[in-house]
Amino acid sequence: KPHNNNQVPKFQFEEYMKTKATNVNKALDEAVPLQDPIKIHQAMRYSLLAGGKRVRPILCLASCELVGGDESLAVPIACAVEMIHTMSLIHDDLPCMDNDDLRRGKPTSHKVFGEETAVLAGDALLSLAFEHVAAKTIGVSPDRVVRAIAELGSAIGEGLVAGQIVDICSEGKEVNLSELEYIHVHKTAKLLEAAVVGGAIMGGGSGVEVERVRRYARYVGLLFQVVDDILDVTKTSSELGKTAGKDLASDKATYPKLMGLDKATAFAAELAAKAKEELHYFDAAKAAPLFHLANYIAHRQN
Ligand code: GRG
Repeated sequence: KPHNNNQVPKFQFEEYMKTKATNVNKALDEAVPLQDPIKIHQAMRYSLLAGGKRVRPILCLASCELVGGDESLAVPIACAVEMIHTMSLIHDDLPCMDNDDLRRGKPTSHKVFGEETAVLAGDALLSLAFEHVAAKTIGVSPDRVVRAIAELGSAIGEGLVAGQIVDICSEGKEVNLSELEYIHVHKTAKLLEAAVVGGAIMGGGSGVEVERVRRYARYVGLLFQVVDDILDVTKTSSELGKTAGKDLASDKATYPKLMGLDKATAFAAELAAKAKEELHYFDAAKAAPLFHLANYIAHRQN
């Protein structure tokens, strides 16, 4: 493979992220029009368009393009993943769960719209996610669409919900490293996996390609959470929002708490390296976005 910088155009990662986020935001805006009943659509739009990093949908589009698919094939499922992620945040913030006042720098859904509407906005986003993939995916064979939908479903029931219930049940108890990993893999990594695998399925990836990106996604998903835990410790209190400050004060188990900051940092580096290793199977130029996304997740500051 050529190592000459003149032959291999440098990958413009920031530009890539901006373009992809813009495409995702436009598609999300169109997916949830402000229609009757206004209140529920206002609440859905409030949280969905509140300006998250869009890491999951971007991973999804990148994975689709890695296997040779056009971005448009994966836009509906990329939006669905962000809808599911957003609804999990709305429900996670509710008084009966984490009882948070702020999310993405803005008052949480139940603070603005009331608890009843926040619960319903979450439910509506969850069902819209599936409707959207089924109704809006164009140019992909039905068997692929069904396979991708199955990935989404399992990321929720066997992922987010399973992780959340184990997390809730472990409150006030000592959590060991394997229990912490279970919680993180289910609450965070499973949906990232569905995003990446769903993108590859919609893009026409072969069985081998889909399983390669699945392995990449598993490493990146855990990496995402280990880095989250590290940022909890390393960010100064002035940089932290009210919510994160609360987490720091609580005795919530984190990787730095259980293994120490140095080992947690080394573990994060190992996960990033393993994720990138999975990409060696693919053409380096085509894999550049997912390669840089792994680095971005490893080195992100928020
Ligand atoms: C899914 C049916 C269903 C119910 C929800 C509440 C719940 C069950 C699960 C909790 C899931 C949860 C809150 C996981 C944490 C995920 C996480 C790492 C969030 C932060 O993600 P970022 O950094 O946030 O990508 P932005 O705001 O950038 O999108």
